[in-house]
Amino acid sequence: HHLTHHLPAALKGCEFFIEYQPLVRMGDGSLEGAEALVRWSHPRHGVLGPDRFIPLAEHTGLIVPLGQWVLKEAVRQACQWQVRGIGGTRPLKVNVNLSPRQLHHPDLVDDTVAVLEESGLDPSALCLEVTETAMVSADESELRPLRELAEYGVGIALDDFGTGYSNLANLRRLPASTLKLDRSFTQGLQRDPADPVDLKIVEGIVSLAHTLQLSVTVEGVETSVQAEQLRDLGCDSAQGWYYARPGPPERLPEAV
Ligand code: G
Ligand code: G
Ligand code: MN
Ligand code: NA
Repeated sequence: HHLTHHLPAALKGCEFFIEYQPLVRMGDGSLEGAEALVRWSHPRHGVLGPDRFIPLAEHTGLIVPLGQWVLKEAVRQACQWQVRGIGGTRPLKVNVNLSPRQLHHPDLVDDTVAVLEESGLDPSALCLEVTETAMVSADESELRPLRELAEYGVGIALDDFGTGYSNLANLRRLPASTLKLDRSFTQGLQRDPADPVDLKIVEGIVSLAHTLQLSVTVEGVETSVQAEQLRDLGCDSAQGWYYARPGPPERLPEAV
């Protein structure tokens, strides 16, 4: 693939940038933080989304330095927000996605701790998102780095939850603090009245998550009807176009 060959030069040439999508607390509608979403400003093809190049970077291993850059940049941004007092008394969090290849890299813990210490950001202001599929297929030795980061204070989110095949009883052995409910569930609540079975399924997942002391973030909220239903079902926070689309970091303060 021709894009693959240009990835290293693109990283060197600073062609990547990050957009941030707000995370909103459902209880009071306040801004909790934002998810960092990487884009490639390609000189000929324009702005490319992560679906176009993350799999390629994952395949070649460039995801490790690229992911390191995203982490550093997102942490720097979170410090900026805190300095400016955005988010009020509760410091804003930043969520960063981790690919399986990064999860398996021997330097993950050391590199992450180094970035945090260098920046001075409190570890609890960082949340690493790992897909349910990646986390569930990880064995104990592969989970250890995430456990160490969790003990250091970093949040760990199970991303795209509900699309993988978790043995639900297995959830308790995962070092996660948040469950991100995949947007396919949110879409199931689109109809008015919502499908009662869809409602029950989400209710069950939220209840299980809370029993395991996981907070629940819902993805893909596009309408006020969905937002209201998901809040009533006990979801803790939300993300989606109803609140804001991903955008440049300057736009975050006015997002909510
Ligand atoms: O909103 P968007 O189309 O940008 O996101 C598409 C997918 O790309 C999401 O599933 C997200 O997890 C992934 N993604 C976005 N940014 C990053 C990143 O920095 N690293 C990794 N590994 N995945 C990312
Ligand atoms: O990590 P993750 O796969 O969740 O990345 C978020 C992806 O979901 C990005 O591609 C982002 O643009 C997309 N997204 C964010 N909010 C919404 C939404 O409300 N509706 C839809 N359809 N997609 C969304
Ligand atoms: Mn994500
Ligand atoms: Na997701």
